[in-house]
This record gives sequence, structure tokens and C-alpha cells, in this order.
Amino acid sequence: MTVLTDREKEIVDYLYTAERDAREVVKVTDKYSELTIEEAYELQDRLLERRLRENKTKNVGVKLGLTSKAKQVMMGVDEAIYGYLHADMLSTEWEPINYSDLIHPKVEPEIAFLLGADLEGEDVTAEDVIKATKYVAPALEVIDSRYKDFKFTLVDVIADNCSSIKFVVGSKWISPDSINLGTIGMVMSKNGKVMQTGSSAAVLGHPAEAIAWSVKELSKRGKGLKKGDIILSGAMSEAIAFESGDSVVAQFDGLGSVSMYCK
Ligand code: 0L1
Ligand code: MG
Repeated sequence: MTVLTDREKEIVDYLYTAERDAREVVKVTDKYSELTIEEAYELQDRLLERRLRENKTKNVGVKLGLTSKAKQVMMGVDEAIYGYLHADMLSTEWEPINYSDLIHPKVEPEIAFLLGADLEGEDVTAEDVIKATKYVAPALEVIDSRYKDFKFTLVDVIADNCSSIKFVVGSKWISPDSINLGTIGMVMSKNGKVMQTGSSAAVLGHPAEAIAWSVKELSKRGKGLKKGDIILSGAMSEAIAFESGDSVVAQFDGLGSVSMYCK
């Protein structure tokens, strides 16, 4: 078992309880401005260990964030980030999401990859990702930064497991060979009104490129992706805020649709 420093214990407790109690908090870097990206990923690991233990859940995959140039420019960074998905974050289309469990949620459209083989190493390419993928499906990711007003630095958001909270995967799973994953158009509506349009090309040029990037990053930290993992490859448009009573549907060319309802 990993022994945590006093600072790690304090930050993990701060972020874990903020999520558990659906309470927004001030940024970690307001107190610890010297934290580095490497330390942020270590904090993320420690936070996820605590989450796995206390929520009695298990790891089911990885999610990528800041994969669009627009979001990177907005944050003043030139790199994507990654976090982890747990079984208790997975929600189905027919099971409402409880607004009272969340702080200030937003939802974004993504393509989910289900891996049929492990992927690891610094030389992994987008072609390797496609070969290792058994199915792709439309997905919605709900993000709920624990930080006040959804405002944070890169260090803050990495330590906070990249704002992860829930995700929904559509029921139509298809082979990645049956579609051009680099040019999928998408329309996301809330309560019947179109809110966002986007393209899979916004995800680092191609969602499989984004996943290849994540495999390289993970391998620098001695990790990889596993057969059976679900990977959320990154948002195809800006996220939209939602509240109790809202329904959201995202329709993807050739992939079908995925929906969620918030009660
Ligand atoms: O999944 C995402 O793209 C979110 C990454 C973190 C940035 C944010 O919360 O907006
Ligand atoms: Mg996302």
C-alpha cells in the first residue's frame, strides 16, 4: 500500500470529500502553487485509490480531456490530459442522473472505444489503436469539476481526475473498421433544441490519434490500456451545462445516438 505524505493526504481528502458531498472548493493551487504536472498525476493516482476503496468500485477505463485545440488555447496549454473511469461513473440511457449528486455539471459528446487487446508503449500509433479496438460507440461524458466556477489550472484539473463524474455509452456498438472515425459529424441537443455541432476531427485530428497519445503518456508512468477498457477519446464540441429536468441527446453520423436525462 502506498504511504501518503501529509500534503497528499490533505489534498486527496479535500478532493475526495468535495466529490462525495457535491461541494465546490477553491483550487488546490491557491494553497500549493508549486505543484508540478507530475505531482498532479501522482495526486490523481492517490485520489483514485481512495475512490476505488471507499466507493467499492473498480477501474473500467480511461478518459481524455483537453483534446481540442480550442480548449487547449482557452487553457493556455498545448497538451491533452487523461483521467480514469470507474464502474460507479457508468450510467445507462434509461437510468436518470441525479442532479442533487452533482455540483455544476456539464455534458459533452465523445466516441467510446472498447478495447479487445492491451495497448502499451511509447511507439503506439493510431493504426495500432484501431487494430486493438473491438467496438466503438457514441457516448456522453458528464463532467463536474470540483472547483468553484469550473475554473482551474492544468495541475488542479489533473489532480481532480480531469473533472470526471459520469458517462453514458449508447447501445449501438460497431466495429471500428466499418466507419471513418476521423470525419464523424455530431449534433447535440438539449430538450429538443440544438446546442452544439462538432466533428471527431476536433479530437486531436482523429480520436485514435488522441488515444495513441494517451498510451504514450501512460507508458511514461509505467501504465497502459487493458483489454476490456472503455476509453472516452475526448469531446467533439464544447460541453453544455444542464440541470434537473433536462434531457440531452447527441446524434453521430454513422454511429447512432446516445441520450441522458437528469432528474
Ligand atoms: O473531459 C474533459 O474534456 C474535461 C477535462 C477537464 C477540463 C474541463 O473540466 O473542462
Ligand atoms: Mg470529456
